[in-house]
Amino acid sequence: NTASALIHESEVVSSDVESPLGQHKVFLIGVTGGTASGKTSVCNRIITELGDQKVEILSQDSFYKGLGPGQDASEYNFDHPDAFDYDLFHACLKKITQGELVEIPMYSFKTHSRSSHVRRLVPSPVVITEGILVFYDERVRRLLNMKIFVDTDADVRLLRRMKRDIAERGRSYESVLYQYERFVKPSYDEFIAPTKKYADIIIPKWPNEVAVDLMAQHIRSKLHINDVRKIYTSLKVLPSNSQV
Ligand code: UZR
Ligand code: MG
Repeated sequence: NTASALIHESEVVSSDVESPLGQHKVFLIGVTGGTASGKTSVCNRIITELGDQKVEILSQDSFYKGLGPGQDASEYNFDHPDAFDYDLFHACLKKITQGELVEIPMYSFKTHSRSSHVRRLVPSPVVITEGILVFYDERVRRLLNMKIFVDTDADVRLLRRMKRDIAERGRSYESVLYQYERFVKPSYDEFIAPTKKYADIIIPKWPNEVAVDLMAQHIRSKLHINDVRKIYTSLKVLPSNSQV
């Protein structure tokens, strides 16, 4: 019958045409950089620029393993790759690229542990994952369609970190400095800075309107091609429809 013939034809056409996103159903963006480099702000600007386009953000913080029994938060290196559960991070991102619903752990900076609750995320066409060590794991890197490194100077980051941790995280000036010298800076130099080489885009300063334009244009072009393909698919169906 005509209806099933139509469906059949559109299926054949769409599987024949390669998706501009590859096998991915979701355009997955990675945003990384040192502490307080402006990662969250970059994500928010991308979202604003994309207007009506729905965008989900997934923070790598959700994948902190948390403190083990008897471990002291002030002596724990939260800036080391070992502090993150990369198996779970990779598994969740992989599901997201396939458009599947995922359960994201919820991490508390207060208790330095995972809560018993999870957050359910339904992937939108654009998903951004942000964090200090998003480019560290090769399996994760391979899932990213666009990699952005926010390369803000270390003195600017330390000042911002100081303000933020005192205002929002209830830390003292001394404890922020201690942690910065002991863990944050050495780990940046050893693990985070070397991942800059994997970036498609390095943002040398922030705010940066040119970078915002370029990123938004690229993302829109990928989504637009996807829409054109859908139109093409439905057009190919039209002739057989008109013969009815
Ligand atoms: P951003 N961090 C905490 O302060 N407490 C935690 O329980 C987990 C992480 C910090 C971590 C890192 N360092 O430098 C920072 N410490 O969160 C990364 N100490 O977050 O990229 O937003 O600065
Ligand atoms: Mg952050």
